[in-house]
Amino acid sequence: MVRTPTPDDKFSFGLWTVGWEARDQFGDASRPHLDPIESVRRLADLGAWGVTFHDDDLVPFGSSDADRDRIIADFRKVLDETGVVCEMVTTNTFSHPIFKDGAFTSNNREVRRYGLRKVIRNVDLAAELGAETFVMWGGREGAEYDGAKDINAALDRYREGIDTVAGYIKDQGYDLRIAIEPKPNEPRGDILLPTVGHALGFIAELEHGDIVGLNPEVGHEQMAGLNYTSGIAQALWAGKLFHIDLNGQRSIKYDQDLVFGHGDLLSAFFTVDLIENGFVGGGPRYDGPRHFDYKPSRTEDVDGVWVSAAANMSTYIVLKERAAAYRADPEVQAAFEASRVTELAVPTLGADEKLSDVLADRATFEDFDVDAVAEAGYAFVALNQLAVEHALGAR
Ligand code: ASC
Ligand code: MN
Ligand code: MN
Ligand code: MN
Repeated sequence: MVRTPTPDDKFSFGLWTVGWEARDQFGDASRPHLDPIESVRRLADLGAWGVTFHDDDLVPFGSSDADRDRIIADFRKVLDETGVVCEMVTTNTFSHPIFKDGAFTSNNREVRRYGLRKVIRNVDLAAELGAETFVMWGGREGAEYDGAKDINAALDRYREGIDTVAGYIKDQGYDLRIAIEPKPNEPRGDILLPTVGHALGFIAELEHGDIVGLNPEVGHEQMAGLNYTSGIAQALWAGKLFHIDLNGQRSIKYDQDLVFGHGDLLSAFFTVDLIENGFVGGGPRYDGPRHFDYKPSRTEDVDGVWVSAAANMSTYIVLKERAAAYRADPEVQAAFEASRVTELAVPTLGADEKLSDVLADRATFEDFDVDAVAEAGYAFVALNQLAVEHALGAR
């Protein structure tokens, strides 16, 4: 790899990423089980700063309390030894068949109550380990058939579930925020809260929405044909970008979870540009973890797992360097002016101006030379070519 990270880069990985045994819809595992303790050590050696996990990644489903305590104690020990931070915890409410119709939105009320218990138990663990974010990816919250789910009731139950967990977090005084992760489909035919926009609309309906935000994943937005960078931009604008899942996806198809940058590379460049450099006209910034949620391809052997983990970080650092050069280039700054990108930060009405002033201003309408202004181009292609050339390292 051309770049080696340090903990200052704030890179983190899910245990389920490097630990994926590559079992898929059509084939058995192609790699052996990886001990989570070993994963933490290897990630630390590679320069990662943090680690995240689903409860079941660390503590196998159905473990006894004694086994659970022992496993968690060993995990804490390796965190202390390596200095790796457990920044986020999430709950697996999708693998076990009990959750085949969802957890918080299962038609079966007993399943919903069981799901709530599993999540709350894990919220306690997240707080104990000092995690700042609690991700909720409701992978099984959905349906294959429109008649199988009463969406009104499902959203009521989803809201009830998340508000109950958020209320618990507040009651306990935990320094923890919930981040909902949207995904359009897979494993369900249709998943509730399919995109960043749907989730933002949902959060606005919550009682405890102040501690609920988003964890958008690159591939999940791209599976819906959406622009990840503009999605996280709107989440930032709304003050709801609590966490991110970086990976790669090549167009609208199954969830590929490729290495970051191995999907739409130019989109990855603009994602890094936004995260590292912020909006051109200023505004809210993201300073949370740079978290990778990818899967080492099934064709990789054990060595390939670590090559792929390092690849995520190396690519991110290279893109960060390219994005810094792009922003610092006087030609790019001139192009922002020429394209009026910077002018968009100027309010449409003047500071003390009222609508009545605009209505009385003949220059805005009656005397406005529509044809002349309509004729002028915005030179966006020239601006984008500068971005491409910077991304390619040609400038
Ligand atoms: C998560 C998360 C996902 C899924 C997936 C599980 O918690 O962020 O995208 O679970 O990685 O395989
Ligand atoms: Mn994914
Ligand atoms: Mn994810
Ligand atoms: Mn995923």
